[in-house]
Amino acid sequence: MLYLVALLLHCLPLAMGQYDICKSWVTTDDGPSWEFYACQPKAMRMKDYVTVRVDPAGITCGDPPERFCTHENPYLCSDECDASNPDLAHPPKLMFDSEDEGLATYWQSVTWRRYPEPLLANITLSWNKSIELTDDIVITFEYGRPTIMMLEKSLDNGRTWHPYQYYADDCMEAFSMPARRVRDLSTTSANRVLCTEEYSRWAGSKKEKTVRFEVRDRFAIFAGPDLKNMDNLYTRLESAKGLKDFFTVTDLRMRLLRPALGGTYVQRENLYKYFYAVSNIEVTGRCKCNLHANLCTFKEGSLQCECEHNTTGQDCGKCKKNFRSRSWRAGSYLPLPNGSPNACAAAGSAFGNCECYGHSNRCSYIDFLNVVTCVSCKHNTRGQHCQHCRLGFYRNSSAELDDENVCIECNCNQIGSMHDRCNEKGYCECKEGATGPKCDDCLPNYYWRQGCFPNVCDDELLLCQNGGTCYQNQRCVCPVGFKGVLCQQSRCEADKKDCDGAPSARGSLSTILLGVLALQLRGWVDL
Ligand SMILES: *[C@@H]1O[C@H](CO)[C@@H](O)[C@H](O)[C@H]1NC(C)=O
Ligand SMILES: *[C@@H]1O[C@H](CO)[C@@H](O)[C@H](O)[C@H]1NC(C)=O
Ligand SMILES: *[C@@H]1O[C@H](CO)[C@@H](O)[C@H](O)[C@H]1NC(C)=O
Ligand SMILES: *[C@@H]1O[C@H](CO)[C@@H](O)[C@H](O)[C@H]1NC(C)=O
Ligand SMILES: [Ca+2]
Repeated sequence: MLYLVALLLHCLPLAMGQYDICKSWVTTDDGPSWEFYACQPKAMRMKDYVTVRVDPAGITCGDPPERFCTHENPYLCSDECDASNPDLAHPPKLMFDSEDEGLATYWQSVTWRRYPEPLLANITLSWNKSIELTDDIVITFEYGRPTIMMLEKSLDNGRTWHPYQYYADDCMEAFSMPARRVRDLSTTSANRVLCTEEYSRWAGSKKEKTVRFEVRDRFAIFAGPDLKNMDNLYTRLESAKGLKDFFTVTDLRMRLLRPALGGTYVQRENLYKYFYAVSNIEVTGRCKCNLHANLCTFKEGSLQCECEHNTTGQDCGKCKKNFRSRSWRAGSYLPLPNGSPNACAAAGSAFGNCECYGHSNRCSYIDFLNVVTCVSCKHNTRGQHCQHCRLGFYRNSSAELDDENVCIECNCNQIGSMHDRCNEKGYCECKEGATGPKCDDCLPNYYWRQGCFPNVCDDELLLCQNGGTCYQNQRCVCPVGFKGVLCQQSRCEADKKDCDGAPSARGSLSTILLGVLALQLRGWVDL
């Protein structure tokens, strides 16, 4: 019987029994206790939780009302789009309603009246939550699929965007990319962004309506056709760099770049048959909860993981307060079949009472001191509980002790400071004459030259005398006939041989001028 259940579960890989519980109450030799497993929420229809935005403004048809026709009926242009009439309006929300009852409902763009200016539209879907795709994205177009479009994704709530897939009837012409098929990708290229021609060629607007982003075909590269070998996929998701992220999105954007043309060139005399119409966008995925939750609920307008394993946050991306004796880790699909919970541990649960504020995963017992201490504190911390900052770092007063940014580098100026250490405000200890938090400035009356040195001269108190000029506070440039630090000394007084019989300070200027004149004259004579 059990075998049969296991077999059944194996046949329904995406409905699944794997990783669907986070813990169970088990009885062991030591008595009953909780056992914890890696767990993830069920896949859901994500269109039920999406926010949509269509750009540019005015791209939705019906304001003002407009006629349109179809490729199948190009001369019967009696269909009308009118935003003010609920029966004839085609607002964006019709891409996400339920299509159960007969007629398709769809969003529709204006027609290509402005040809040859391109008809461009962006449809942006946002969840404000990271989502892991578990099945194909399927976009259904009425009246023909675009001949050129692009799918983009964001992983950071729309701050940055990356191409996800290109679609064109001629990839080379539209994007200068060779056409590829997902089915031809290999294990090493499973997360390649490619251009496909499979969903853009004209095949009649009724016959082929969907454009896909093939998640299943990419999974099948590892899990085999029918996705029977999910274990292999899970193993790869853990080990292949970037693979998990490839299937993770917070937002998707369809960039519609050229509408269906009906298999021929644009006919300028009838532009009423060119437009976009999307009746459904199916996105199947699960909340990304880092394998720490098996439930994801819609609360206050956003999806939220119901975190277990003493984790918290929208994606269970950190440890709960008081459960930070080791740093947070995502759960792992490995080892199969139950994975590792990598749960956050309460302070005091590992060894006696050794809290490491999430900066270390290990404690060790030091015999001769009889203490338990954290080992290899990270994030520039140190101490028995990683509660201090390493030398050369200071405590970030706006960060909690378990914050990765708790220690900030002192960054003391190497020349201006006594050493690398600083006080609790980040101030370094300066050498004589240096100042500023990092000792990279000089006090007044000091000048910087590989350190701070007292001014030799300046324009206030240490004036150069006898017409000397102060050079960068470092020395006086003295006129001929004077010397000394401040040019205060006449050469004549110092050495009688230098005198030309004009020793008085009053005559000094004329002496210099005469001297200069004499030099110049000599120059002339020499020439
Ligand atoms: C569509 O989005 C892209 C960025 O992803 C932007 O460059 C482009 O201008 C947008 N087009 C329209 C028509 O809003
Ligand atoms: C996104 O989700 C977060 C966390 O649930 C919430 O605080 C924030 O208000 C949401 N933002 C928007 C724009 O809905
Ligand atoms: C989380 O903490 C609670 C105590 O609040 C404890 O009972 C439970 O076992 C912990 N779970 C894990 C996975 O460590
Ligand atoms: C101090 O910590 C806060 C909170 O984590 C962080 O935002 C900030 O960047 C940190 N400051 C510095 C200088 O690292
Ligand atoms: Ca619809």
